[in-house]
Amino acid sequence: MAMWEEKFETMSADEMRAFQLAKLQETVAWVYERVPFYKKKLDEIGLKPGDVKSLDDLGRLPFTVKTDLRDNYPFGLCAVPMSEVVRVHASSGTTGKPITGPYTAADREAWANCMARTMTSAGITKNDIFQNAYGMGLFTGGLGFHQGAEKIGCTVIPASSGMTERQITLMRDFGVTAMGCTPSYALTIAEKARDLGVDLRALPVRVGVFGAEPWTLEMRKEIEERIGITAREAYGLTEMMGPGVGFDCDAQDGWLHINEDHILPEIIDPVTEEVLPLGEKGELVFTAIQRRAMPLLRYRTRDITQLKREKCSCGRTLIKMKKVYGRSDDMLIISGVNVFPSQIESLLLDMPEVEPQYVLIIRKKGYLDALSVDVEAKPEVYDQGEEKLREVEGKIESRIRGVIGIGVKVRCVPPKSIERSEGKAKRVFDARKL
Ligand code: DLL
Repeated sequence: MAMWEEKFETMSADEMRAFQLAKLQETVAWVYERVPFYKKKLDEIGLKPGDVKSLDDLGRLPFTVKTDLRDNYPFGLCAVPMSEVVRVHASSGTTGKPITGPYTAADREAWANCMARTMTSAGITKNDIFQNAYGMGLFTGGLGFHQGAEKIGCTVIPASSGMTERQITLMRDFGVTAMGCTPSYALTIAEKARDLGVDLRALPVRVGVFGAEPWTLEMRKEIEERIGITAREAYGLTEMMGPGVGFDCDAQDGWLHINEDHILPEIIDPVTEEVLPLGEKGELVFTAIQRRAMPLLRYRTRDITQLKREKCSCGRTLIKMKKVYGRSDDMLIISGVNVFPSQIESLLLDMPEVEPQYVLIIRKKGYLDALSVDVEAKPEVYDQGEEKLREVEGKIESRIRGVIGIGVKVRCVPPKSIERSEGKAKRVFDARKL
């Protein structure tokens, strides 16, 4: 099984811990001396960089949260002068100012290597023709994958997202063998190809690396079948580098390796902020130990997952995180039951009568929250008329009640009536906020 940086990807636990400690110590000293925000935070708790003596001291460091980034927008947390910054990415987020991600030349190089690890793990080599349909620009997806693919030596097609018909023409005419985009855009591409009468399964494309939004294993299967590829996964966030933080491997078991020689993970209880033992589910917290432009200490991602350490069948020793099924911000509380949109996605994708195109709408119903689900009926089902649609709706409602334990209103909507995604799909609409 091919690896990009085998030394780090298969390091023994002892070696890795020693390496991480050295990098953590360097990083704490780096930000203490250069970032007034961290100097103040560390002074407040009386912690000097020299006090970090073991990895257990990580838990003594202060957290960094999203609002700290907004309060110090754009470059207040930067640890180097702008003359050392070679690039800035940003994520728009849903509200307020964007989150910025500055890189030194060394940061950018490290990121390219993390991306090369991700893509090599998916079996991509210099012999591949890689179509990059992640958005190019401030979003880290486009240039992140671009650099990784160039590092490996692939033939890169920097298509960016959008202009879906052209994506299909490129795939066919250029003999594309590997692709990358968000999972929801992969579905959009597959659907467009079908409409155009192009059978993607008959093309040379054999693997895709998808990420940037939650997607279930059922969605992965759907994408694999529709495009005729193996669907692999990338995870990451602008605040840490972008994609390249986590990636899956040949085990394809719904767990992703974390590049823990660059990014130290912890899981905390989001309410008490206590560090949870390995294996427990909670909020993922990251410390960047090799970045120099803007290394963040104990950054609260709001992504909910769990960690495990095992010698993976792929040969890597890198710690694993479970596939992220949702952010704490996306969790819905319906009649007192915690629900992630992905749980509903799993059930919908099991239903042969509907397309994997849906939106969830939350409304206020008296004092309670009510959830309704709009899902597209397959054309042949829609054509059977009202009675059939009511039957399918009833079937889905009782499935959701049976499995998740909540009552929802399901509506089968006409084919193609839900907006298609070219990047991160928006699937939850909160009408309580209108
Ligand atoms: O989405 C980086 C990225 C680009 C990852 C391309 C993978 C592929 P942001 O725009 O800053 O960065 O959004 C980060 O997206 O905290 C997660 O909530 C979510 N996310 C990213 N990858 C996954 C994934 C990029 N594989 C936020 N599964 C993160 C679930 C993901 N959620």
